[in-house]
Amino acid sequence: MALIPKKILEEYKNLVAELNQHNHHYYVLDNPSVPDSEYDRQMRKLQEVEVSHPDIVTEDSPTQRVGGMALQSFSQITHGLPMLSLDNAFSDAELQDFERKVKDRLNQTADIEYVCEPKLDGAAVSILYRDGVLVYGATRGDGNIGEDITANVRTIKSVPLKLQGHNIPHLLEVRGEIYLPKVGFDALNEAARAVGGKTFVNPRNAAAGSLRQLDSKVTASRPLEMCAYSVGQYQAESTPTTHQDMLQALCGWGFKLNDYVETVTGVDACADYYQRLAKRRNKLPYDIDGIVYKVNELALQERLGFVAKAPRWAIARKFPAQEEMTQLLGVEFQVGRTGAITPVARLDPVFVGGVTVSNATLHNRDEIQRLGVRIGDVVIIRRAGDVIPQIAKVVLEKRPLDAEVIVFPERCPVCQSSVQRNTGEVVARCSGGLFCGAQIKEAIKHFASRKAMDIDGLGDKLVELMVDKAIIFSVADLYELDESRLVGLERMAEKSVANLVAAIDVSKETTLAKFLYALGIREVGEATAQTLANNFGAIEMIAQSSVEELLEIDDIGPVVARHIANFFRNPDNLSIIEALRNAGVKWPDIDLLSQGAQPLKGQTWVLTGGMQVMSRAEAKDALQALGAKVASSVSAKTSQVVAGPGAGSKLTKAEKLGIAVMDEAELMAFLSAQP
Ligand code: I6G
Repeated sequence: MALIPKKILEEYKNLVAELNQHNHHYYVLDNPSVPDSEYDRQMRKLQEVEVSHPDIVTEDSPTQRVGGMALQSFSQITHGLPMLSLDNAFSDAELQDFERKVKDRLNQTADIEYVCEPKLDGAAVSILYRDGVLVYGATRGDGNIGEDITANVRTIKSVPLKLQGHNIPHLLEVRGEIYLPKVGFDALNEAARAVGGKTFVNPRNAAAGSLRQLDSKVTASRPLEMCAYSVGQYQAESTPTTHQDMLQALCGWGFKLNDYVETVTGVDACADYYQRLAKRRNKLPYDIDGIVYKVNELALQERLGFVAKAPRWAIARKFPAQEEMTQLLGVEFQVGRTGAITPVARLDPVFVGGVTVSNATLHNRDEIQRLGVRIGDVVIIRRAGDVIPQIAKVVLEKRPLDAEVIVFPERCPVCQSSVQRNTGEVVARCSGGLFCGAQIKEAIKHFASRKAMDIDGLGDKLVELMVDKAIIFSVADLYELDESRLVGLERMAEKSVANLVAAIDVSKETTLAKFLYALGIREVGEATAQTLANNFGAIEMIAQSSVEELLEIDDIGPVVARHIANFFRNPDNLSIIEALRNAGVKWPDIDLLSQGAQPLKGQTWVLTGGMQVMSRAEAKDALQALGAKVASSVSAKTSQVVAGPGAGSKLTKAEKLGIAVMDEAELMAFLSAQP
């Protein structure tokens, strides 16, 4: 071993300690202590020292987390103390039963203190530290023998490679859950879908799968986290007396704990904790499948002992399952407002995630292929939080002999027009446009919706009935309703008809933005409609704009610009707009006029570079109020560029094109000279 100068050794040790501290702040405390640039600088320095002095590298160096050589197989590790499982309670009554047994065994009537911990849905691990240094990480396995996943565990940044703080035990076996936060899970599955690869059913499988990689570089690429929840083998000078103190000690040694751990007294307080956490469940950034209640006093835990493979001093109160098995009874193809054809799975109803689910989206043709699902298959349905239920997996072992291949229709199931799929789009669409009954219905529902024309009392069911009974054929017909044909429709007495007609009348007074949104132009949501209204002021101005002119508006990209231009080139759409206006639909005409004088009307301005006095948004608002369009790119049509410090290619282009350029001071002077 080459002799390493003392000064370099010192510097190296300091760098390792500091970087480990930064990691702890970032990954365990969620509270970064230094900017990323400083972290990167120190990390580069550490790498330089390690390259120049390869013998210097210590096991706890943050460079040793990145994953090394792939293994051929995992070796086995026998747990020093068995890794137990937990008994479950599925109701408050079962929880009370647990408490009664605890009290009986302890011969105690006084209320008992419990630590309440969210039960994270991941993979259990055991990590052993000797004199503060990580020795191994192992899976639970069968509870007695697990797999040696040390190389993978070392890649997880919230797992300390070396314990920090005081009173480091001679031997410490930490137990906890390794899990994948929801965003990481979604990103992983998105990436798999993009390449037609296999997706994970849920974050738990993704975490377990990530941990069981023979190549630890794969594990290192997954955003896994570890949360400590108890201690197995333990040899130290002093021993805490409660579970809560033990958790505190783990926190001091550098482990991440769950933020919602709470100590309460009595079983009623446990039930209350359950209710509170159940409300938060969907908003948590990770999946939990229940709450674990543990008797807090370690002496009481010892007296209670174990039964079979579970402690008598702890119980898991489960939340309703988010996954269930059921059968796919059929597939229906729904046609949306823009003609998009969505396959919807009809399921044998099943209680999952707290509700009865009988439909699940199958998204598109690619998704059907990726899942390889057939009608009659037994499938796993997942409903996590408020997300639409999904088919997560097909249980191939249960496939019936007569399972039917799903055939994607070549013709629209509603109007029989051909189904088309544009290159580069995953969505297949009916080509029928407003000839298609389904598209008409969806267009009218959208037109009447709250954020659009806001027609009170015109619900989805009524729209469907009115179209089916040929009472209306387009949104314009709403304003020419034959009331006598409405009376007698389901739940439509005279009074309801009169209310509906009155609501339709009220809806005639609208705003340009709402009207544009109500038209249902593809990709034009509320925000884009508002942008169009603010920039153009009048519908004629939008209708006349070319794709290039639309592209000059901030926030309007090529796809949206093309949809807008196509919409206004379609004579059917123009005649519907005209019919609506003739029927009395109106908005404060040319909104820009109401904003005062418009000396910049017809001009396009571009803001580039930094601004010191005004914010860019303020400048944009001020210019729009004077009638200017504010675009994000410079073109021959640009009237004026405002360039601040750091202006780059836009300024160069403006100069090349001979476009007038002013700085912020000149802009301020110009604005203050306006009446
Ligand atoms: O599997 C488990 C998940 C979470 C646990 C557990 C836990 O505490 C939050 N605690 C114990 C004691 C055991 N399993 C055995």
